[in-house]
Amino acid sequence: MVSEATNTRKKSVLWDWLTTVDHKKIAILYLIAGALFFVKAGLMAVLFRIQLIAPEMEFISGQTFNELVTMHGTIMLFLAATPLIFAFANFAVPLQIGARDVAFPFVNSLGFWLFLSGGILLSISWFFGGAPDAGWTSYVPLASREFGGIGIDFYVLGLQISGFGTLVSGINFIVTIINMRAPGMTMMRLPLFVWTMLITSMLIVFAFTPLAAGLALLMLDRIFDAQFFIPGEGGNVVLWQHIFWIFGHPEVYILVLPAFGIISEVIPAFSKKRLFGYTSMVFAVLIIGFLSFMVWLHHMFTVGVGPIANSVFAIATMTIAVPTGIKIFNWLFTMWGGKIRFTTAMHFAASFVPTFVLGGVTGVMLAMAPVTHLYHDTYFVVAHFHYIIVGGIVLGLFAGFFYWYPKMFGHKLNETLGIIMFWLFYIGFHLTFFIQHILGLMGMPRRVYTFLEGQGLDTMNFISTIGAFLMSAAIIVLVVNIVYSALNSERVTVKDPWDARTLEWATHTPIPEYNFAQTPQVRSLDPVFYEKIHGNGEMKPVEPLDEIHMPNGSILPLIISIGLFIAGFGFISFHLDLFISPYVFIAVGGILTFGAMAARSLQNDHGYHIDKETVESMEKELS
Ligand code: HEM
Ligand SMILES: [Cu+2]
Repeated sequence: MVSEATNTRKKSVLWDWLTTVDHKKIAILYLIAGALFFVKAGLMAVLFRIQLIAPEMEFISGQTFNELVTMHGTIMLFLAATPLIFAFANFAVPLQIGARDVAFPFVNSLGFWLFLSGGILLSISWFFGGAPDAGWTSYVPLASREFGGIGIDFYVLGLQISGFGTLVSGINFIVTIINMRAPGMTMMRLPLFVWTMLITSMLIVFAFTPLAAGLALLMLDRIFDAQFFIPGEGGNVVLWQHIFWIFGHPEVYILVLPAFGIISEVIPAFSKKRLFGYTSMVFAVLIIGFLSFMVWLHHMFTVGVGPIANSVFAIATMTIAVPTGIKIFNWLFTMWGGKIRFTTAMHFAASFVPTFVLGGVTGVMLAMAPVTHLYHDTYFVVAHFHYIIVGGIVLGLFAGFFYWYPKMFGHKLNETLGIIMFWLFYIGFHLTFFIQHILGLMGMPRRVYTFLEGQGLDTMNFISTIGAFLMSAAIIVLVVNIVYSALNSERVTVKDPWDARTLEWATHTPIPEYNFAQTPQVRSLDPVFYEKIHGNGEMKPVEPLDEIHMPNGSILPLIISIGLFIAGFGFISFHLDLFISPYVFIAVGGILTFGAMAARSLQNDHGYHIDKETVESMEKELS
């Protein structure tokens, strides 16, 4: 099929990373970028928690507070949690299904660079008149040209570009999972993490498209004086809320389903038991994915859409508790009677369960439409969603980090430091957020930058901020751990350092660029574990050892992304008063983007081959 394969030249390290289309390297790029944004948004939270440590503090101004809260939420969701999930998905999904790469390696790298350039566009808003300040939801009219600062233009275009990257990556995962599975890897043998990534990717397709439409309309309002959302001129602000939450609610599940997936990999691996109720887990994920689109109105109960709509959406919301409950019990039953190893990954996975339950319980409370008038826009809501987001997603990400780290980097992380980090984070998390439930019930509103003395809010706010310090300390311990382990840990040379169950543990460590020299035959759920019991411990190949066809790297995804960055900046600069006309930016950006796209279309790139002898010698060296 492939006639004129080219051989790759020796490349410099930098060039290699800028042009890579290898899913394992893209995973590491996502991991680094996502981690940096995570730290940045975390520091922002610490700053505004210092502002709230005592009544009537004057540590930062109200305006800065609004900017920090908005950037904190926006970055955490779009530029930290999403890419961190993509890091693990990029790393694990192709390996877990026995593939050599994703379906569209070029698009995969495009997805990463679009995410990064959108994220950087959002971040430079601080230097051009201020960051977005209308909350991560950018409700209009707060986000209109009249009331919102220039930062919101950066929000609109930054999210548009990075959202496009998320969208193409989602499509890529769907095609990969449907099309690239090794023989025998039927849908009902997919590891749960792969299932959750499949459903998540579908949610991305159906949720990020309305977001793109909404952002486009908001851009027209803000930059070209349209009036979709301007009530005085015939527009409708509630329309924005509908569009936003039709995206925004599924977004939470886009993040939490993969966390469910990670937990469903880690708990069986460290309980020495098959995942309890695999089939019910799969259907629970499907049902949650479907229902996540039917409940967006629970974010708008106080808007006044009427009792019938409120009731329907309240009931639909509470229904999600059923499949979620099934999952919780399946995790508990998996641990029940298992031979549990309390590794750091297992600490995070097991502690996920109770925190997530608590977030679920307050979610059902918030779903009661009449009662929500009490909680709406109070710290109770902040507490609720951080139990989901931090107590769910972030704990899941940490579990995945400690679990897959040896496969990604060739050595384990230090377990003692890992457990110290776990306890610091877990205690800090509860100190910060548990108490916010009570603050909320006492009436402390969300998104206010200070509070008065003598209202009974002082002590609890103080404790909450101390908790944030403890979480920061945990992150410092993690960084220490990474450095310490890189210097001191023994290299992992075995394929399966955890005695785990799924296919990624059937590859060598470090993983050769082609993943599997020979595509494996899958004979069961948990294929690696199955071969340990029923076979000789090695996966059986379905093909003879032969030359392997691989895709070439390309600089074009980076150029396309830089082009969109420049054009996006051009649209924003209509309101910036720069020396250079916006049209210059738009033209230059457009030429770069469309030029690179044209180059890609005209290019005749067949990839390259790794010949049989090279594969043989690499395999020998690694085993
Ligand atoms: C270091 C730990 C964290 C702390 C101390 C923290 C603290 C806070 C606080 C106090 C608020 C509410 C501010 C207000 O309404 O006045 C907030 C908002 C928010 N946080 Fe966090 N947070 C943390 C981690 C995270 C993580 C990991 C995520 C997501 C992955 C996240 C997502 C959000 C979102 C979406 C908002 C809403 C922003 C808005 O209303 O515009 N947070 N955070
Ligand atoms: Cu929701």
